[in-house]
Amino acid sequence: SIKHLPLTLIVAATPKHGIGKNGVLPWPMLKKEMAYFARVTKRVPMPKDTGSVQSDAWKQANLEGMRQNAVIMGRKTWESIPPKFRPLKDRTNVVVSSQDRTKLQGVTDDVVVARSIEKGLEALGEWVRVGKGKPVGRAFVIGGESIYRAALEMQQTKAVLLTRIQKEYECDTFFPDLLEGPATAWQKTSKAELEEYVGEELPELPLMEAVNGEEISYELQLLERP
Ligand code: FOL
Repeated sequence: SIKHLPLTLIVAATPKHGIGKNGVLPWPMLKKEMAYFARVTKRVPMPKDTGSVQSDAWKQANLEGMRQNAVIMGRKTWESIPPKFRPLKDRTNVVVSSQDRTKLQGVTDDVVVARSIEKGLEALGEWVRVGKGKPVGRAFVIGGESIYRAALEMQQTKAVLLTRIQKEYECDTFFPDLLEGPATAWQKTSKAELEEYVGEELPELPLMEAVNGEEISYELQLLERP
């Protein structure tokens, strides 16, 4: 059931785990990195081919755009997305807020609003059940700090798609520390496993992007826990 849907965190962070500054991303716009975020959060995975009729039917449903991934975010992350890109297209947007939906900026009737991630998943299930939304493919948690923290405490959070920005920027919002150190259960996978997970081939790492004549490099990683 949807309540137990695996959750994937997707995040870009500096070496000190900074993720935000003054309500937006701390670094200048990294076009290709943002394009990676958009592609990966939109792509609905195809199940392994078992040669079964059921699998073929599933595949067909996918090709017809029957499924759509969900992006789950906190209210501040919702507000940080430029209005022209909000709700994030081709994804079911779920906004977590203690405020009533009428008080949230730019929330259209195709956006699910809930008071917690768990309630968001329940509301998403209901949304699909009553035919307002497409069946859910993957569910991504896209931030910010408090939502990442809550998601990391959930058993169903098994994967983190982490972009390690190699340069430090001043930040006032951080990704929880839990990922590193000898005691952590989180393990970086191989590049092949990352490619399998995101469904695309990736160039050799680190990636580089020129912004205002400055080269910013970053590494794409997949972390998993048992
Ligand atoms: N994860 C990664 N890897 N990179 C990020 O930049 C990132 N950002 C957030 C969460 N996880 C991330 C939250 N912040 C948009 C803006 C801010 C944002 C997330 C998304 C946004 O406007 N996205 C559009 C693409 C816009 C464009 O093409 O310029 C989208 O359709 O996804």
